[in-house]
Amino acid sequence: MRWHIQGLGSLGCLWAARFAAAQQPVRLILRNPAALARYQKIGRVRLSDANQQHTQSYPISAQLPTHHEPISRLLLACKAYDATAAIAQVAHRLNQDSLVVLLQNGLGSQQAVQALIPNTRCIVASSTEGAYLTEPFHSVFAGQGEIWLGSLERHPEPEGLINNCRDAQIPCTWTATIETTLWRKLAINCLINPLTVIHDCSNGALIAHADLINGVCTELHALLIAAQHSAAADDLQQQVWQVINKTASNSSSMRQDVHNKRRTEINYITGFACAQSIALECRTPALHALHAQLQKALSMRGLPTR
Ligand code: NAD
Ligand code: KPL
Repeated sequence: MRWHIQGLGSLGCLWAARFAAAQQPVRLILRNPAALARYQKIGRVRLSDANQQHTQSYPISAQLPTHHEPISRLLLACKAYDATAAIAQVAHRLNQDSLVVLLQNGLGSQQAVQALIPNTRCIVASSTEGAYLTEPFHSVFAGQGEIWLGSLERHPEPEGLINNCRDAQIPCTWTATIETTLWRKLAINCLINPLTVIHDCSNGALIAHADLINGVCTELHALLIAAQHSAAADDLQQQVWQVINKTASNSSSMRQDVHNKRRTEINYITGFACAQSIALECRTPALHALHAQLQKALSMRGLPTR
């Protein structure tokens, strides 16, 4: 089965390289002629290990979204805020037998993408793998992790998908409760990411803000229950502190985006949680205050606030 990969940043290149290494057919989709020309000048995706001691090159074919080839399996590996525009570019190439794997962080973009392509099955992913680009189309696999795949519409596991990924050394596991996984990660990201931006600190330094974290955590706990994801609420506070301790020396992804002067995924993290709290009439004043403080911190750095 041929994979098309749209979004050739850190994770898109990581997945593309692994499919190519396993000799599975793969095509890259670059967003416009200029991006395609930039790729064709280099002509390959590169993948290095964490120490950058070993680098492999994969000369993978690339094409434009307007290409005529039908898409049976698509990995959409762009940021959450680019997802709907990206899928709109290839929607005409998808059909009812296509599968689209959505690799975006947070929540909200997945539902928006599915609404744009109602006749195509979307699989959502929650990934804890870490990768970054050293230069265009050169990804460094910085952290082993796991990838949970599931269906927001509770469809059964698509035949062959997990084996296909595992054959390419992509550590995927199917879960019937992906929404719980995504909501729990969302709650953890709502607590850690904004504060690391506001205080410009590592995850571990958040211990100095324990009271605030525990207060917002209580609100998120109530929100998860209101959203009927009580399994995601179980032991939330303990989970949050476990993640903070385990990733103490890390810079959160949002803080990294800010340091790199890149737009953040705020709208799909605290933005989504605040919108849900309003829709579900579940009061979360401390969460709203944290979101507003984050917006202020982004605005002061000249970055979009949504
Ligand atoms: P990235 O910014 O490195 O790459 C995204 C790529 O998508 C960019 O190259 C961009 O040009 C491209 N793109 C945007 N719109 C496009 C379009 N219309 N057509 C084609 N390409 C388009 O992002 P990333 O780090 O690979 O992350 C992807 C998602 O995975 C994000 O939501 C991120 O939060 C999440 N995530 C990343 C990591 C990580 O370690 N990098 C880990 C877990 C989750
Ligand atoms: O997922 C993360 C992120 O940085 O986005 C956490 C868990 C906060 C680890 O840094």
